[in-house]
Amino acid sequence: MSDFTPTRDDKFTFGLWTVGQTGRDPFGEATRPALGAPYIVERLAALGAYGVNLHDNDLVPIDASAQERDRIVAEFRQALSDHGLVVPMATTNLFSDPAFKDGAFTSADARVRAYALQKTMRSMDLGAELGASTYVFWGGREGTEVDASGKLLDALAWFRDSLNFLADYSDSQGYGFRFALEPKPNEPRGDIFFPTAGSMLGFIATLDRPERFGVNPEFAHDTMAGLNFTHAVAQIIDAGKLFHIDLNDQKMGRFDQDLRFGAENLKTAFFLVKLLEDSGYDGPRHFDAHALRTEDEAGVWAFARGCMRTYLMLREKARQFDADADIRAALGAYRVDDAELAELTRGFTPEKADALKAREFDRVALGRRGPGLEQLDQLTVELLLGLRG
Ligand code: DIG
Ligand code: MN
Ligand code: MN
Repeated sequence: MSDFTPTRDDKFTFGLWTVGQTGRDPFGEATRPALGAPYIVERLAALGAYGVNLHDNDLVPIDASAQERDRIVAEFRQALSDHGLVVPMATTNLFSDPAFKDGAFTSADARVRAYALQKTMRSMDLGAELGASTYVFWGGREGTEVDASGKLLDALAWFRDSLNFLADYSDSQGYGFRFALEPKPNEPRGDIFFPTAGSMLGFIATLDRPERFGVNPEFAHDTMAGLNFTHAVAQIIDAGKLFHIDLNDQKMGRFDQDLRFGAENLKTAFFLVKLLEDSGYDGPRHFDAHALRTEDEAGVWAFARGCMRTYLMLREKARQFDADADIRAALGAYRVDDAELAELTRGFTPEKADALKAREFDRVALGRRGPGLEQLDQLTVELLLGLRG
C-alpha cells in the first residue's frame, strides 16, 4: 500500500493565501509571521504539491510600482522554475481594499465597478503571465446587509456585464481562460449574491458566452449553509461545469472555518473524493484552507501535508470500497434494474405511454421492500474505521 506521499501527478494545489495565512482573524492579531512567496513555493514543492494559486495582491502589493511588480513576478517565476511548481489558477482580490466595501462588480458606485474591471484585467494579465488556465471569481463583497439599497436586479445586470466584458478581454488578449465562479452564502457580507452552486449554474446560463464559465465550489461554503457539498458537486459535474474545486472542511452552521481537508466531516469527504475520482475529474485538487490560528510555522506545514495525505487515504478507501465483496453485494441488492422498464420509460412515444399506463404495479410490495441502506452504511463506516478486510 502507498505511504500516501503526494506527487505532482496528484495535482494538489494551495493558494499563496492559505499556507501564507498569518492567523489573523476578526478578533485577533496575527499569530505567525508572513511567509514570502518564493519560500512557500519551495516548501510546498518539497511536500509534493503540484502548484500554487494566487490573488493578484497575494504576490504584488496593491500600491507596488511597475518596476517593483516586475521584480516580484520575476523572483516568483524563478522560484516556480527552480522547484517545478505551476500556477493553474489565478484570481483577483476584490474584497480587501476599502474601495470594495460595498461590492466590486455590484457596487452602486459606477467608479468602483470600473476600477474593479481595471484591477481584474491587470490581475488576468498577471495570471496569464504565470501560465494560469483557470480564472476564479469569488464575489466576497458582492452582497448586502441592507436590501433597502434597491439594487438587487441592477447588481445582477452589473455582475453579468462585468463577466461578459472580462471573457471578451481574455479572448482579445488570447489568454483562453476558463472562468470558475465561486458561490458562498455569506461572510464577509451579510448575504452574498449567488450563494449556492445552483445560483451560479442558473446565472451562467444568462451570460453571453456560457461555455466559458463554470463553477468553483468550496466544501466549507455549502456546509456553512447546511447543504450537502457532495450533492452540489454532483450537479455541477452533471452540468459539465466543474472547472475547479476548493477543498477544506467546516463545522455546519458556523463562520467559514477553512479547516484542513478531512478535519471534521470524514464521511462527507470520503464520498466527495469517491465522486471526484469516479467522475474522472482531472483538474487541480485545490486546498482553500489554512492552519488553525493556534499553530506556528511547523503547524502550517503539518496542515498542508495533512490535507494531501487525507485526500490520498480517502482515495485508497474509495478503491477498497469498490473492491469490498460485502459492499458490492449490498449495492447490487440496493439497485433494482429492469431493462424492459428502462426502455418503456425513456424516449416518449404514445405507445410507451399507453403501455405504462396499462402496466400493473404492486404498490404495497414496493413499499414493503427494504433497500438495505443501514447495512450498506454500516459497512462503509467499518471500512472508514479501518476494521474491514
Ligand atoms: C474564498 O473561499 C475564495 C478566495 O480565497 C478566492 O478568491 C477563491 C479561490 O479559491 N476562494
Ligand atoms: Mn472559504
Ligand atoms: Mn474558496
